[in-house]
Amino acid sequence: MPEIILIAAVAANRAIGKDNQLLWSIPEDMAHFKALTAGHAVLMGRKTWESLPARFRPLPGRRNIVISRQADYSAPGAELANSLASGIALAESAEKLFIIGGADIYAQAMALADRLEITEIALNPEADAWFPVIGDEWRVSEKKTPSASGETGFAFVSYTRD
Ligand code: FOL
Repeated sequence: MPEIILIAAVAANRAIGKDNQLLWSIPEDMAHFKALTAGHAVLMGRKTWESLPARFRPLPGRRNIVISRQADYSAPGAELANSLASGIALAESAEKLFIIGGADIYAQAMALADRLEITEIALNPEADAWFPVIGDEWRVSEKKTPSASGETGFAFVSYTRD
């Protein structure tokens, strides 16, 4: 089984998105997302797939797996699965599987994750999609605050559990 890693950018109020879009544009965070996921499998819900910019769909250099209950859903360049469990099963031979959202998928996948890679964003925006509460079984294993954290303060925080 692959190592299962949830990756997300999460505001102080746990907001992750609104109207099927991210709430900020932080190039350093996108570069971080790209560097961590490069060469690995990424799994996402159908709405996150549809939210990707057309030129980055499928996310290049990664195996893209999309979850949809629609039997006739089409996601060119991605592999389809009809549940989180079958999506994870598709990635059986992968070394690392990054779960990249959105809210519904994070909520289901939290219980299965080995690691969380969270970019904490120092904002409290209006939102309609939220990251789940990170329970106290999770420990911060690493925290990096890039010096070029810029106008929007952010930090890269890794969580693990036993
Ligand atoms: N995790 C983190 N840390 N930040 C995010 O913004 C994020 N976003 C998603 C999932 N996990 C995340 C879902 N949304 C792209 C766009 C939206 C998106 C995920 C990825 C995207 O276009 N990625 C391109 C890079 C684009 C660029 O360089 O500007 C890629 O190749 O990864």
